[in-house]
Amino acid sequence: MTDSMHSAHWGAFRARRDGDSLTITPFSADPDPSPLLANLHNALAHPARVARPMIRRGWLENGPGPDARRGLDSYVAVSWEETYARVAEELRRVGERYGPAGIFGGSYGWSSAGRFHHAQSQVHRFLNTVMGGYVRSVNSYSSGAASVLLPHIVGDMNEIARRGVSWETIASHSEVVLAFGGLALKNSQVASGGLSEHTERGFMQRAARRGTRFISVSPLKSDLPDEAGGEWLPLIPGTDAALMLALLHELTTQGLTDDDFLARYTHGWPTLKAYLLGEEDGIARDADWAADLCGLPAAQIRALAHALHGKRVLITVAHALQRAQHGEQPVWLGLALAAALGQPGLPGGGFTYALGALGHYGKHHNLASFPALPQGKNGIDRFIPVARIADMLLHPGEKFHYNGRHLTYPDIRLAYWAGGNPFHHHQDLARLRHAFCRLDTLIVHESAWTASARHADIVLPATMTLEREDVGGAPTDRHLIAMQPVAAPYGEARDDYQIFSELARRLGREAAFTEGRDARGWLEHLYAQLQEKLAAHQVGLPDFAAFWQEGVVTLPQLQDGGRMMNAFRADPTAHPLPTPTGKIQIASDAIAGFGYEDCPGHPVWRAPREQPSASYPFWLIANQPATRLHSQLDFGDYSRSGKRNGREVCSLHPLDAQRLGIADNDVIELYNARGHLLASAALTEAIRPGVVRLPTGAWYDPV
Ligand SMILES: Nc1nc2c(c(=O)[nH]1)N[C@H]1C(S)=C(S)[C@@H](COP(=O)(O)OP(=O)(O)OC[C@H]3O[C@@H](n4cnc5c(=O)[nH]c(N)nc54)[C@H](O)[C@@H]3O)O[C@H]1N2
Ligand SMILES: Nc1nc2c(c(=O)[nH]1)N[C@H]1C(S)=C(S)[C@@H](COP(=O)(O)OP(=O)(O)OC[C@H]3O[C@@H](n4cnc5c(=O)[nH]c(N)nc54)[C@H](O)[C@@H]3O)O[C@H]1N2
Ligand SMILES: [Mo]
Repeated sequence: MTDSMHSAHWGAFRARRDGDSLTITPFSADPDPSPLLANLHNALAHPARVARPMIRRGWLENGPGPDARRGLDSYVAVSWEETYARVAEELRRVGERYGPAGIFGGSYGWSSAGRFHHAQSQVHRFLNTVMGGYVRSVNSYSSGAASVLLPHIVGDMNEIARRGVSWETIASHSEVVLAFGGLALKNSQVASGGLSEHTERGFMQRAARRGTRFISVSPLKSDLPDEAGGEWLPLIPGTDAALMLALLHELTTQGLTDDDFLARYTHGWPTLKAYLLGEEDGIARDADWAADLCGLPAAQIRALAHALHGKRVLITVAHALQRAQHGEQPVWLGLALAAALGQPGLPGGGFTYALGALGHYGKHHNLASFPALPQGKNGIDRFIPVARIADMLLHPGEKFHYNGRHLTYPDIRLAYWAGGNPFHHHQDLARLRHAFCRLDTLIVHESAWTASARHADIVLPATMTLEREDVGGAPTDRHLIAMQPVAAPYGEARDDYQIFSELARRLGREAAFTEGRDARGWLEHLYAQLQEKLAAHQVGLPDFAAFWQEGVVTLPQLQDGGRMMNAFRADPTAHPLPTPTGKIQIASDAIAGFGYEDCPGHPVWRAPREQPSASYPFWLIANQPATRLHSQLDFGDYSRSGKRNGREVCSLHPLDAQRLGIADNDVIELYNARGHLLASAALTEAIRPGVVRLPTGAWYDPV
């Protein structure tokens, strides 16, 4: 029997293993543990696990090269020795022939909570120290547009999200919280590295009891928890920018803007005002104009504008809004709206990005956090924005634009993936499949037979965190967790670190990769660095052995939520924002200078290119799943419990269902020009008619 402390991205827990049975008990200090913990119950020995190294038959027989059979081919089990030899040989071939510019090590993905075995860090360190570098990816699928936009207009995303307006000040001060995309508790139950205390429900409850008015603008009612006791404005997806412009128009024409704030703290308001009023093109962006676009009554839009005036208002814009065409616009306009109301820098007021999207946001930071595994130095400086992977593979040598720069797609021969699932996270999966077929070789480390593993040439079975020791921690989580092993590795699975160490040895670079440490050696080394950082602040930490014995240590925290904007408001000369003008940029010369038609120098309304049509009449919301993290453990107990007859559930409005002759529980086909899938229909009034919702994360399985 084992009894271990452990952690996942969705919470810390104790795990007791007795024979084949695994009992999970949430961390005692967690006020609102996540039901996602139940996905671990049946995970260890599930038949979806990868038991041994496998090589795709076509690759084994014909060697590396483009191959349309990826995803259709069968696999041959091979020994670890042969696998290491073949991977090392292929890496040597590609390295010698193409150099690091022929290798894509983007390897985007969440992998697991442990910070040392974090697979993406492992693969990056391996490619840097052993292969001399790799083509990398920048930004994320979470916030690809916002994280590039925000530094131009207000500052680093971390300052406006993780260190944005804190939940404490919301609970004590906000009078109105206007959430574009809502504040769903399903989302804030996870945070990368771990989340030992789930506090969002409690904070919303406290705020609501005090009288905070929560308003969720979203096609789905469930995006605002009952605890918030709020209101639901069911707009048409992709139209938030139009609604925000109309709110600004109403405030402006009714004399309800805070002109002192706008003059002192912002740059470019006259430019946006001229656009709102239609001075350039004769189109007034007023409530009547927006009503048809957003599908909300003009009177309701006007009433909302008046409800914001004179109140302590917090505006937040979910990641989801910017993960769409013209996604920069609602983020920029959310900030402009908060500024027009004069709210930034007031307690519980202003603009905060993506509040509630992750358990990190609206939190405070640790005085010092557990150090990341050092990545080594990348010998080349070539990158793509992360979501351009298919474009890169399909269009080598072509030029593209990124944040005002002109770059060229590299010619990638080999991709190495560990800790992510591109067939989960990418958009057009049939196109991605086609793109992966262009590679010479795709190598994947996986603990389960995900679609990414099933498109790989070489699949190396990786352990799950439950099978190894690690340290779980996030910069916004005051508990550092000793992740103690719960079970022996499944089948022949090995730790990513062990796999990379063996490969490094065969490529003559073992010392550079391992620095002579085994996994425990690294944990002690990284922990000692944390001790040193804290000692500089006169804070002592128990020694490693005591930490390991105890299973958890509590770290001191700062009270830094909202610090950038608070300091700026208090003294804009002493604490300017890190923007070109030192102020909130309601207009930006830098962005105007890029000459992008779809993102000019001030925020605008642009209709999404794809609109419902006679052939494809619905909007699809493919949001984050309530029952799992992305595609991870889709075979887990809790994820399965959310399905019907093994199929993911698609929600639609009864009016739409009636028109199509669909009954609750029917198996339905969802399709467009890109592909199709089957799902189980669930009828609900909690969705805007004309919108259907299928959460992401069920596995791609076209065969
Ligand atoms: N339709 C739609 N698509 C989306 C989104 C959406 O909202 N809708 N959201 C996007 C967003 S925001 C994100 S962040 C991405 C997430 O995309 P990903 O992060 O790629 O998704 P995960 O399912 O978390 O993939 C992690 C993989 O790592 C594996 N893994 C876990 N631990 C280990 C380990 O120790 N070693 C190894 N080698 N592997 C391990 C897991 O088995 C899993 O397959 O998805 C994006 N895609
Ligand atoms: N349980 C669980 N939680 C998660 C994750 C998970 O996989 N599972 N993933 C985590 C990750 S990596 C990230 S980045 C965050 C992502 O955070 P988000 O991207 O914000 O999450 P979503 O659930 O996709 O979207 C939030 C809500 O926005 C609404 N929405 C969609 N389109 C529009 C629109 O055009 N306008 C408006 N007003 N609303 C819209 C949808 O109804 C949706 O439920 O979630 C995190 N939280
Ligand atoms: Mo994300």
